[in-house]
Amino acid sequence: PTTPIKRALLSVSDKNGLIEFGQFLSDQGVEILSTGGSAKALADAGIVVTEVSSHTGFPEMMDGRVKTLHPKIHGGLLALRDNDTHVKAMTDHDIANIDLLVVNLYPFEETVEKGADFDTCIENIDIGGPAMIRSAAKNHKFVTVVVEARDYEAVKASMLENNGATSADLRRALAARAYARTGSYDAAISAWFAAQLGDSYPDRLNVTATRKQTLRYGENPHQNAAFYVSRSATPRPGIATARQIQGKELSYNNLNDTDAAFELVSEFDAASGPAVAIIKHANPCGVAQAATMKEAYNQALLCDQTSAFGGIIALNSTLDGATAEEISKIFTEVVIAPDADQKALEILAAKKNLRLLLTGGLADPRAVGQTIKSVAGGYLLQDRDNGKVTLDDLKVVTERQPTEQELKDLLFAFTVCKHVKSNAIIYVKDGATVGIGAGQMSRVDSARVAVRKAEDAKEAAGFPEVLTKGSVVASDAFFPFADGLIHAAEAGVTAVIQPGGSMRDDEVIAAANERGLAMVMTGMRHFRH
Ligand code: 93A
Repeated sequence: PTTPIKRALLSVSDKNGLIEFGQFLSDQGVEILSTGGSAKALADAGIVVTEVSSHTGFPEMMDGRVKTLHPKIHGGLLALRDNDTHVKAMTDHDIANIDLLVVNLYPFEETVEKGADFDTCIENIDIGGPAMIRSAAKNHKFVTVVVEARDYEAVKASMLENNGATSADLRRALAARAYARTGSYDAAISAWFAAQLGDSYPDRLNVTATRKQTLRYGENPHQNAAFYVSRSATPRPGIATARQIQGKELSYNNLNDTDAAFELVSEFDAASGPAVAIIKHANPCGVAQAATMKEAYNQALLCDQTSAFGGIIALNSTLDGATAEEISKIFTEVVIAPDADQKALEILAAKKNLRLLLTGGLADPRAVGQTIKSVAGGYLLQDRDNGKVTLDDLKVVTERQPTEQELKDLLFAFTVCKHVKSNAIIYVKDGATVGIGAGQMSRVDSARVAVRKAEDAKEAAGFPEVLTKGSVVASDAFFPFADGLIHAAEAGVTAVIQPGGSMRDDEVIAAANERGLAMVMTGMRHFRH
């Protein structure tokens, strides 16, 4: 029941594709109304346009703050074409139908991201644009609304198919998209405003993200799922921006695990050596930093070869051929790295099912930001854990001081802890994990699991002895009792790192002293649930 588009209003900040689309409309015999800058661009390209100001008989004023806020515009967008009273009002007040609205908004988000000052950001709050978008979308029964240049093609195609009209389905889809845009626009403004007031946790939460990918399913096949990414002009390297070089689409679990892997490996500065993390079910089953990438990979793998099968591998520097050769020996789901050299690309190309993601850099573990978790009926927000314990933060609490090598391994172990589900107990020797206990409900159980894994690794790799002998151990939170520490001592550790702060710290310190262990406290906890 729709009639062909006869009149369109074009008012865009992003002028990409404007001329081409305007030319198409003009060729279709559509009358074009347009605002200052857009009208000029169209006219310069030889397209006949009518300025909105001459259409309304009212000038653009107040530096453009008022240009389209006029009953001739909103009446033309909102009038129901099949309603006699509306039609009469149009005749009485000389209001003409506007059948197509093309608007994209003042670039508020980009202006904020560029670090513009307060007044510039305020000036970039579009008022007339969202008002027109909302009017047109409300009246989608008759009016077509476009808020992004990428939809020009769809409108073109529909008009060509329907003798100059658009299909009702397209108008509905575009209306939904239009309200998503005005909603996200206002969300961005309110978030910026709250931040200006120094309030990172305002009393209303608006999250804006764009669907990047519809996923085959969620954590399980009976759950639908999709991946949404936040809008950012300066995206940071990571799962949302990585370039997939080969392999089939990532699944929900792959995305989650690959994120965990890359965030973990990014903790290790490439300048102090290549590092590798192997992840299963969002927990590492091996992490190592060594002189070469291949060595780091092999050491990470030896920590728990059984679990590493079908795992996700993250690297902190360029994947080389020698490492790619090793990686291709067992089944791996995903490899993520800042880059890969030609040799590595060739070797992995032969593994059709392996997905390779390149990020162009490392994530910044110190970056500020927030994490969101959903609970029944709501969301939990918190600052992301960007804490990083350094040598200066450590307090030695035992009679024995840790050696230099122990200190290096202690810091390495505590950094890994941050990325392991609690309760986390991590054994490390010479820059490589040798036992990882994750996600147990009691700390002593995590300590036991880690040692059992080290025993399994000894069997699997044929080591002469269990690698926890002469290793160091990290705990993500304090030892509530001495039992966890005693268990670690029996497994052969020589040094311990933990936050401290338990009511029974004295008992735990005494147990360490009795066994000749060195222990340091960090004062910082790394729970992860
Ligand atoms: O300052 S406004 O909020 N006042 C208005 O009445 C108005 N009408 C359209 N900004 C307004 N616009 C916006 O101007 C559009 O949303 C578009 O982003 C921009 C196009 O301006 P020009 O055609 O002059 O480049």
